[in-house]
Amino acid sequence: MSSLALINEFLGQPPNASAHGYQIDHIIEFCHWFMGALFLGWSAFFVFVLIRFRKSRRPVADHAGVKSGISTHLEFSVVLIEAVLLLGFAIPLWAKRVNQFPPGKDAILVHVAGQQFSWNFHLPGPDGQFGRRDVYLVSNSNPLGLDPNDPAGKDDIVTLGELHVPVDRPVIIELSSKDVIHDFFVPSMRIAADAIPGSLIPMWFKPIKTGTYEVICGQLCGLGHSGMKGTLVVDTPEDYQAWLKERAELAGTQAAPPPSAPANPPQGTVPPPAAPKTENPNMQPQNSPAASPNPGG
Ligand SMILES: [Cu+2]
Repeated sequence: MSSLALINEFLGQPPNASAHGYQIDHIIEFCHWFMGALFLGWSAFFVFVLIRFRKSRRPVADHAGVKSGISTHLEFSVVLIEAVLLLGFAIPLWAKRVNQFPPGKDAILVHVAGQQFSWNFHLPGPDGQFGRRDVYLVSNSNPLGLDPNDPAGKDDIVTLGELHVPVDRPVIIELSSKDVIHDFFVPSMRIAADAIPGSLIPMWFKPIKTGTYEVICGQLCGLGHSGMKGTLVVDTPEDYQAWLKERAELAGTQAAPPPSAPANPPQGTVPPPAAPKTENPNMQPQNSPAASPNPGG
């Protein structure tokens, strides 16, 4: 990283941990320096104008103004350059980012659902298939409304507030919201997208450094917005498998059969609740949205 890039750090940007993030950092860095140069240029011009057109030098205003057409040409050039930047570079690059997803078989698929004021993560489990979700089944113990009678959902993993992913593999997220518009923002991964009720928003990234990263909500979504945080843990492949196994066992014990259909008791044994394997000292129990999840709006 060149010392010029320190401007991002100076302005509070956390270090990048995703494959595409360096490109974003470069453009942000460029924009910061460019804006800095514009600021200096315009400030100098402002001071020049204050001195050049001071009252003592020209007590009577000149109503005719500038006669040459140079400012028109300049303004037209600025508009043209900006149009080329936007249509020729920005939009195509953005389209590439949001349209070209990594192949699904290489990627980790996760459903993320925001709610006031926490993040739910839903993984398909060992069978690779997401269980059916139904909004009418949503309850405090079943925050995503997983259908307990759907065999595909038996091994699904649902976590609140903390998601683990393996390093160096693309992660494809389908984002939604249970109540209002949120924004799934992982600054270290340089990704953010709005979570909109009724929509599934796809997004993806590829973590390249193990560690623990903050997930925040990027849209003012109610009174508890500032506390709407989560944790993204990027594991080594071994640690990730261990976490999956642990969560799958937990899911097996937690998925109580519904009162109406006590057919298949979930397989798996109760893991000792003591000493959960956590490489993440920052991990905190996320307070679950209790009976009244909607104090604000
Ligand atoms: Cu939010």
